[in-house]
Amino acid sequence: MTRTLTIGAGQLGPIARDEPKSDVVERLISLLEQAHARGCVLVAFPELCLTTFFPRWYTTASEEIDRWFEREMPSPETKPLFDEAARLGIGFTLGYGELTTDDEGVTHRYNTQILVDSAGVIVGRYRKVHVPGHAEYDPSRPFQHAERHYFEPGDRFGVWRAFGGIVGMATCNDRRWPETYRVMGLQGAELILIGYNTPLYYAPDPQQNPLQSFHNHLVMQAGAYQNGCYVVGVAKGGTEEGVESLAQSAIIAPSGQLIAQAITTGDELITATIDLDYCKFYKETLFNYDLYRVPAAYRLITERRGAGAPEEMS
Ligand code: CDT
Repeated sequence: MTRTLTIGAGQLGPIARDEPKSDVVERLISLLEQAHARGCVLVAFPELCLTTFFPRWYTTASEEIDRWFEREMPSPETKPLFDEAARLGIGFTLGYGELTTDDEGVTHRYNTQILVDSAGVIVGRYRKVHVPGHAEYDPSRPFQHAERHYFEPGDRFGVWRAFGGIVGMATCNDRRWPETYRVMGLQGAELILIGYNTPLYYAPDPQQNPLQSFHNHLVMQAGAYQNGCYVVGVAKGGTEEGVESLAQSAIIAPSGQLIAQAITTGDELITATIDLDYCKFYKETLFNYDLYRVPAAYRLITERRGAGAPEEMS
């Protein structure tokens, strides 16, 4: 089986608060059809890509909140996307708000991304681990980032055997944390697909605003290089309900180099033909984990959450 595949990142421009999900699905299908015409076998779509980025508003009105979430997938609105993808024989990832009830009848909400194979079957589901922002209404901000009000965190990073390789997923803020890539790298990840919504204005420290684009590529390029894998970062960008978000979706090689990058802030497909076997040049040399990693020296990574006092060194 060939390990060369053409993949795409289907960047989205803004989604209005009152835009029906069925309209968004039409936009996703258009990107999917462009991807098929360019020979893609897989397209990554952004985080929470069926709705506006609703965590910018704080509400406790459950009817309103529930409209932003999906109880089932495919849902009636997203079924046409699954059907068209299966007809074209093309896989995709999709980020959405997941509402689920556990065996004890307790409701949970997650910021979820799924991996769908070329037959339209869901083969992987990932729930965002690093949930940023705040849980309470914050009157000091020009707009909210209330992800911690709407979502509980997922508890693991998974990878799946799919598309002839080992594919992992992460969501937005996850991309800034080195552990995200390393935990997937330790499971052999060759391709990591990441959707994001990143407002350019960062209320806790606005001096970071002009660095958003730099930090976005910095972390994903480092994650790709340090773990010898391809990384796809795909944005919902542009000015959405008055808030400007980063675009600059990118496909990154295990060398850390950018292979493709979006040039607009709207709906745009970028593609690249990648060879998964190229990962081994990094996985089997400089980042040969078996040979060079020293887990005993990394004990604090799992023992501590925040930084603590220096340990005694003899
Ligand atoms: N969606 C998401 O995780 N966005 C964050 C914004 C910064 S934290 C408020 C990000 O890491 O891009």
